[in-house]
Amino acid sequence: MKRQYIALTLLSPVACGLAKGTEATGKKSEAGNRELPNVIIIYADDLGYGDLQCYGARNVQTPNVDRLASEGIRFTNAHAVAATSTPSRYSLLTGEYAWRRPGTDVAAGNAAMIIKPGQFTMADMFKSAGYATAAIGKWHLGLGDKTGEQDWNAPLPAALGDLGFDYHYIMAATADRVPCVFIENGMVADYDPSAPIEVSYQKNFPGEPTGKDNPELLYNLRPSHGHDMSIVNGISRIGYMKGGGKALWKDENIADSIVVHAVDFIREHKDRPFFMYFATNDIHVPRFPHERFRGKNLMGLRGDAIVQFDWSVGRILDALDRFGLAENTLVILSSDNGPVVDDGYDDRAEELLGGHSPSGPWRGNKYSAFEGGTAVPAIVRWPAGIKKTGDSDILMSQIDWMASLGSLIGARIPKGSAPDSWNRLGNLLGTDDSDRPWVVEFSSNHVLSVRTKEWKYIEPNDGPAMITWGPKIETGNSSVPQLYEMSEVDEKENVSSEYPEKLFELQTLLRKVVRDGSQKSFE
Ligand code: NG6
Ligand code: CA
Repeated sequence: MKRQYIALTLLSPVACGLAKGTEATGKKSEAGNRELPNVIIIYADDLGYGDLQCYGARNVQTPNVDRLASEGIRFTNAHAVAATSTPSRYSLLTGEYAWRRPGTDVAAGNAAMIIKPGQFTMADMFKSAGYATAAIGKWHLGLGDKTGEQDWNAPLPAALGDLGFDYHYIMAATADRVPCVFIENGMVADYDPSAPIEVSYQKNFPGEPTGKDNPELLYNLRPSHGHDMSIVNGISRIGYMKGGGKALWKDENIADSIVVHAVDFIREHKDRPFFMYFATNDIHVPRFPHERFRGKNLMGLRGDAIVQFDWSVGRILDALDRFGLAENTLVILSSDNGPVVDDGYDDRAEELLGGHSPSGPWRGNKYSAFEGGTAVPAIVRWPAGIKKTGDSDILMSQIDWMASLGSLIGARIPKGSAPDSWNRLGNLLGTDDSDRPWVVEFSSNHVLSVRTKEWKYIEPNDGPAMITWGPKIETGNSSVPQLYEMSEVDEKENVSSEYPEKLFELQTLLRKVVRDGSQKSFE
């Protein structure tokens, strides 16, 4: 047991072959005489378990994602690490649980870099194995070296180049947070010298309109809660900014912009192995997709954003086909956390659901300690490497993707790096159908849960039962320990008093993971 889970730096059979035969780029695997696969992670934002047709959605069409699923493995019990973006992304890209690190909560747009340049990231790992690496789309893990002190008019002193990404074209945080500009290789893209950029999360700049004081300027979207500070493109945001001029994004073009850069990256690197972290803005708020995606589903803007996400996936898949790369590219599609309906803009998402369940069968949504917070779609396609396609209900966590992909490419992970990530490559490729013995989940108010295939324990805490600031979401908080039998997916009946031994076992396990680290707990 232990060996299997601490095998961070051990190589899989495929990778062993690769390691021997991979001195130069253009690398071949000795084992299968197969070139190292390209790897693309398509990471959606707030896309729920139930939001895709191939996961049961009926009010919206997602043919491209469905195609990906039909050609690969569709996982039905996969988990993001946290119920919000920043901690999930931190964990995915470092292989360390965000809850071990203070300062990994939902980041402001002017946060300093949360992953430190000295940390070994997933991008470093790919780079060390000879891959070209890129991050495109939503970042939300801070930029520069000092919070609030970035000069957005000059190269940033620290950016993704310091984290192993050869190329980046990103949004600093989220579309609802300033600065509303793309950053390309550490500098504002399409910088407009006639409109210097200033950003503050403390106070407005004199004379600049806000959503709060100038609602008449909100010609695209109005807030339903919060989001009433600076106005960009007729939509008010979180935080204040001034300037930007031609560099300011138009929300309706964000998907096009990131897709163009992603396809360019694929084209430019079609002759050598590449790793692309493609993190969409969809379907996070403000949901303001391009006109051509409007009105093609029954759910209004939230559904349109899903359609736009699906289109983006289609463009990536088409590019792989066009350049002859589909066969040997491993594509993983997932989401950073569970879904939310009203997350702060009046986009009628709630009224127009029409019976659609964004979180599928799971209780709770984004932010929540219930399963809906972290149960996400997860699809893996790699025609050259996955022999058995179909569905898999193995219990899986995104925390393991770093070590698993490292094993795939024969990368060595420095001792102490990616400390929580286990090599479970066989799960991703469908050759090992054993469940992860447990998965730790992290809610927005820092409540930890531990989930096994059969059980779920949520630690007690004093937080409110419902999110307090707007979205109508059950937090999963309770002042008493909660234990659920997961054969009943609805987490309704707390059976902690019926199964005190199981409760104790999971409490002990969680305590050990927190205190001793997740590898040690298996010794
Ligand atoms: C919340 C925002 C919400 C969203 C979330 C982060 C308000 C009222 N709500 O604070 O709109 O931005 O943070 O979402 O400001 S995440 O998916 O990036 O984690
Ligand atoms: Ca998110």
